[in-house]
Amino acid sequence: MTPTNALKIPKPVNAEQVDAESLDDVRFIKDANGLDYIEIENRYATAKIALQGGHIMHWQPKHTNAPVLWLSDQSRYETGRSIRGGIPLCWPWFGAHPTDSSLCMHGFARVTPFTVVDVGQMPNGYTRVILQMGHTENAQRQLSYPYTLVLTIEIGATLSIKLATTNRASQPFFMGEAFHTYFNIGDVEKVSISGLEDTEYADKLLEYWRDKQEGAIQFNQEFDRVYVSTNAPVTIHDTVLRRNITINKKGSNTTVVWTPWQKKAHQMADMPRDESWRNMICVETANAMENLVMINPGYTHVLAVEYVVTDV
Ligand code: TA6
Repeated sequence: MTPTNALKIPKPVNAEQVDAESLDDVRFIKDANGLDYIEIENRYATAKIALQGGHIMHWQPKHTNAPVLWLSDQSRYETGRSIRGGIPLCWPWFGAHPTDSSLCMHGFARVTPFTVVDVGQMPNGYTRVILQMGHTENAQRQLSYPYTLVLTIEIGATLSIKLATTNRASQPFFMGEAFHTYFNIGDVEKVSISGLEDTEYADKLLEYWRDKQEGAIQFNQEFDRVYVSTNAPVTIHDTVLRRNITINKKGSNTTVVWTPWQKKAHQMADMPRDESWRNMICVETANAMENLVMINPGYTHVLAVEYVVTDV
């Protein structure tokens, strides 16, 4: 693990303490369930973030004709429940907990409140939001280890996200993680994904059977593969919405690709009952399976991704 300086984290502020007037592109709102959100509009894009889970729900650059992130119309917006769609965080494990099946899938970060550390306009006109995950009883019960988790989001014509984990303990910290991103597409049978050719994967639908990806990925049934030991950029080619979405990453050696297809989608309470499962594909920037991350005491690991949309 190359040494990195531990992040100097400024004291978290609450949304109310940020002078919203000084940021005419940023609004802090609370819904009827008492959940907090940040809505952003700048000259490049619109976005929306739920403070619970540091969950980016919406991002649409102004140059493209549809949101880039898919959001289920059956999603629940409740304390302690993950939003179906957008970019759920998987942390500090990916998938099932390695030893305790009673703990929730994909870890607890996605249902834990984050506080606003800073919101501001960058010199290039993008909006930068810095959030820090709080320490709740639920989180403490699942992970008593001392850590700091900071999410930095830069919103503009591209979307950049960094998840920084700092080990505050005196012994190494092992973890899994992911940006479990739901991309909005025209039709899952009319997209292809390039960048994972010849990459080894574990197929979750075949009891993690290992094989190598042959050619670009296309879909005609449920698909759930964990591509390992790859730091390659990946592109979603959408012939219906006539755009490519490129996913550039750093600090990630795993890419997960998932579509539930109709049967699985209709079995999930917060997925639509109609055919709109066709309008999503998950391409997840992760560290999982043999790519778990070890962080030495006092060090910081950063999972970083950038989404670039090109209209074709
Ligand atoms: O990343 C793919 C996956 O692990 C699938 O196996 C499916 O479980 C999906 O995540 C959704 O998980 P969730 O816990 O968000 O319903």
